[in-house]
Amino acid sequence: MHASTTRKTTAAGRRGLALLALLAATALLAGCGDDDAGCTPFDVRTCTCPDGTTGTQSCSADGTEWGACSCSGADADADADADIGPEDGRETETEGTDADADVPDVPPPPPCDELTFSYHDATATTVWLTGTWTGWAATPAAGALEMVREAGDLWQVTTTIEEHGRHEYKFILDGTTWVFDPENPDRVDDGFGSYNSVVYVCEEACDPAEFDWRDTVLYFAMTDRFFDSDGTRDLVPGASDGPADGPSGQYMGGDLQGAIDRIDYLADLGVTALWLSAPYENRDSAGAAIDPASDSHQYSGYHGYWPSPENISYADPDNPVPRPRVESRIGTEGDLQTLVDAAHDVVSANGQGIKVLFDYVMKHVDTESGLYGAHYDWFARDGGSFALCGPRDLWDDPYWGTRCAFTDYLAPFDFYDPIGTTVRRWSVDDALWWATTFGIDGYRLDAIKHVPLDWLTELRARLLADIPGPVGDRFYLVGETFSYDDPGLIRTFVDPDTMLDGQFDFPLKARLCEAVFTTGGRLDTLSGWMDGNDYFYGAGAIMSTFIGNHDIPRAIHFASRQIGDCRQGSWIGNAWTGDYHQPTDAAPYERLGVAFAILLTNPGIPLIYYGDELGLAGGGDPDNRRMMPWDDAALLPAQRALRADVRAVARLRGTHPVLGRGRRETVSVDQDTWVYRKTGCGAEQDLVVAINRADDARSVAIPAGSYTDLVADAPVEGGTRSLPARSFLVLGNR
Ligand SMILES: [Ca+2]
Ligand SMILES: [Ca+2]
Repeated sequence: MHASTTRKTTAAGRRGLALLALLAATALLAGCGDDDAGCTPFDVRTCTCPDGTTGTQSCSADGTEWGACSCSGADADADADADIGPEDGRETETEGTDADADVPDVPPPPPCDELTFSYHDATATTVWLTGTWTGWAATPAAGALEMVREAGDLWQVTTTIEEHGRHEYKFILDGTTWVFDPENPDRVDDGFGSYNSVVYVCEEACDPAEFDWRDTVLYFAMTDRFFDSDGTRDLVPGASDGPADGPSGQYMGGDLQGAIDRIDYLADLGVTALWLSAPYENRDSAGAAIDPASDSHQYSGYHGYWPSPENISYADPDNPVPRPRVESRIGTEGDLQTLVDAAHDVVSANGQGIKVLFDYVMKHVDTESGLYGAHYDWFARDGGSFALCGPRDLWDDPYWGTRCAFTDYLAPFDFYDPIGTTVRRWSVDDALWWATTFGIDGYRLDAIKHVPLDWLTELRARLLADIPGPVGDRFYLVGETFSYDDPGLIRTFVDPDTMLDGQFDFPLKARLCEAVFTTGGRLDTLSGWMDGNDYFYGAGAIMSTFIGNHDIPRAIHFASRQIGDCRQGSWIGNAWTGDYHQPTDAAPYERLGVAFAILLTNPGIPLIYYGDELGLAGGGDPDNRRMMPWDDAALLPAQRALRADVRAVARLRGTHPVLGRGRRETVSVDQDTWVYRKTGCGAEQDLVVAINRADDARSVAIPAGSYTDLVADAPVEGGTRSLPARSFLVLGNR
């Protein structure tokens, strides 16, 4: 990132402030007690369930009352992806919820023109800073800035650069030696055989031709459910079958060739990064649900989350023996390579190929695997058996949380010494082999909270060493920590230098859903919350934002208000019911379009869960994994309209870097409307976004100017405009 060396200090300062803010929030909440005469919209607190256990409740969107107590028996959010069918009995999102930490109350960052410059030199007696904004002053008397020796060899100065835009600078050592900033990779020829360092003040370079992960639009295709290229299914005996448009625990026939066949569809949709479900060999037999007492269905490994490697030796990391295998039910190693290459070769909305992320599963292997059979001591046990996360409620246990088993046939790796060093080495070797063999660009790391941080830091160190010069300057790592109300926990794993680039933004999902979909939702509340959330995860972090994924009921049912609790997960009561039909009226699809418009015009990598661009129906897991419909004639007009809206804004993200790299400045906001400017790439690239979430038309004030409606490709003048119900505008300068 540009000027990253200059921003780190201020970021650290922000984190300190954030902590203070959270502490202040704690005190406030404690003072409020159980007073029901109002609450902070969307705040969460603990409450007592009818059975005496502890649940959580959310403050209503209008801040007038606390909602119903959400208890684990009725709302058991999955810890995602052990994927054992509907995940009742799995980690409840409620427990461990720190009600005080639910809203990232982070103060705004320092002004974008206030920069801190750093230089390391142990022997210099003076270090000065000079650049284009000082007229290249050669001495402090002429305007160069004297840097202060802070500690050890660190010299620093903080200054405000009033002229925004691109600047060049150098350091002057001992009054005579001019050097560029060795910690800033952005530099240009100085015409004297060396370089000037480059910094953008309140702006970014914003060249769409320069790939930047912040511009991307991520699409999750679950291979078995995306497209069946040959009309054949390779069934697992005993797994509970189902229809293409309902829940099924069986392989449904989607395959790698199908994803290859649909790469052009993804590129046209505006997708610039593809998250592919785990392609590794999985077990060939059926497995029970985690709680067979409540769910009698049998499941196959169609989702890929039950890896079953042979006893592979990575003694030679480049030539493992035997060679790791791709799941035969979705295709061959050749198919997988062809898919990665096809994605890389297609021309997507940003003019470049589609990046590819694999889902990686490092928590466990199947007990039927050769690896498990050969290395009994590589797996964590309590006495002679696995400690089951669910029945013993070990999800958040400080010791067992990273050692417990999702079910009795998924053996949890023991990543702790004395054996841990060996086991981590195998697992990281395995991750590196798949990454380098297929030439992928990132990983989505499953259930990261349930492996020790050492695994993650070792993976990052190996990636840095073994994959030099990755696209966009980083091999993108996005993790999954399933928590709607503990951003502090999610942040624990985020540090692009040593751990994750980002995580899926569960807290934003809940608040976006509440603000846009629910009857009393408020955009002003969402706007204020996002102002803090934008900077909560630290300098350089790139979160992935979403409104739907494969672990929760389909977004369309939140948008239709069939599901009112935006934190509802999957459980047996919504997974195999047949209750989740394709809505027939346009309103839910339009609301979902508004939610996507907000995601696609804001920071983070927006995720499209396959089918959500059509508002595909489905209850909890596995009903939320129906086959992707490909017959356009069978779609409702509202589904096609939603897809057109998603496509239009997703494609803009590939051509307008200000959407992903710029800042949001709110022009006006109230309960139902929100107008914001995206800025930071030079005034000519500024965009204006206007949102109306209401179920009828609303007037908004567009800043004065002449614009082009970038979705409708029509001229628009600033001033008061009426926005139709559940609609949005994205306006560029004309
Ligand atoms: Ca097939
Ligand atoms: Ca298999």
